[in-house]
Amino acid sequence: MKVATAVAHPNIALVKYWGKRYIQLNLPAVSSVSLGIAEWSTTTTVRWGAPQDEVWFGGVPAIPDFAGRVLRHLDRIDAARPPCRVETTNDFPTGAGLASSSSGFAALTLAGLAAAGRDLTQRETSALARRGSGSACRSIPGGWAVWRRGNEADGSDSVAEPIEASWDVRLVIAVVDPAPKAVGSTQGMARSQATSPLWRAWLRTSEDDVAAAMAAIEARDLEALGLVCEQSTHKMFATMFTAVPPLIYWQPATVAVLREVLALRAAGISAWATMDAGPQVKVLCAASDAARVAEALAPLVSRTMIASPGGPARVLP
Ligand code: 2P0
Repeated sequence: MKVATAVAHPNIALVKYWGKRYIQLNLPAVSSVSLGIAEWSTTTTVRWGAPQDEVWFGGVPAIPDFAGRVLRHLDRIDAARPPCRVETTNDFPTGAGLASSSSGFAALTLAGLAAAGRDLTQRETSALARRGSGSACRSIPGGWAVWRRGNEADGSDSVAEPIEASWDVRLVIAVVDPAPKAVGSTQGMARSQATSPLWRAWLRTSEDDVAAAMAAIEARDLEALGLVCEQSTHKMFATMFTAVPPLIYWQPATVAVLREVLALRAAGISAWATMDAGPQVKVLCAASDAARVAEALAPLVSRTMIASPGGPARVLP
């Protein structure tokens, strides 16, 4: 096949990935655990063999930085590839700490492989997606996933695997500001790693957080998962606040949402916050509490959305 279209869902880390152990292969400093979002997706079409390289994003030509990143990723599929045409769209805000690179590079990897006629295992596909953007490897299995940092120099064991769990929780997404962030994740994590005095504590505790999250998922213990999820976020931000110069992704409404989450918990409602490299807050909660959480957060932010667990990335027939 010379043309293929793939769809992938973004994922939100419950135990965070922040930092790299080997930047050339995009190998992470820590393992992470995530949940896919069913309601949002990236759809990407790759034409393998076109008059020239072309990348379209949301119906218009992509900016050169983004186009270059996309085309370099296709080079990883085949270094001697023909010129390609890529069209990609997101049905949610891009570059705003809503995990658009996770679904974007997962969909691009699957569509590119299918268009090139290459058939890889899910693990191999996940490793390839990781090269485009770390979090993308977790959108290949989708759903509940664990990305092990791995030990091999070639990165072959640094892949995401599905966690077999049909557990119907919700993430209430509170969008504080959908504008693209000023400092991208790759740059932000490099700064934390190079300058934060808390970096070693982050590294020292993250594998225990992954183990605790995996045990909580297996036991369907939402409180245990929520507590480790929230603390992983706060530890990650501690390395950002203490970087030089500091990384401050939070806005006033971010703090208001985090305080409201604590108030909801004090009132007996299941709600634990997680955040990414941006001002938005995602709140892990039971399906039965999601409407109540969304209602409490709505006056504080520009938009709320209730997200449910998404499935794996897939090639469209
Ligand atoms: C995560 N984030 O685990 C963490 C938490 C943001 C904060 O993965 O450099 O776009 O392309 O591998 O995957 C966002 O970073 O970074 C991210 P690169 P990526 O979801």
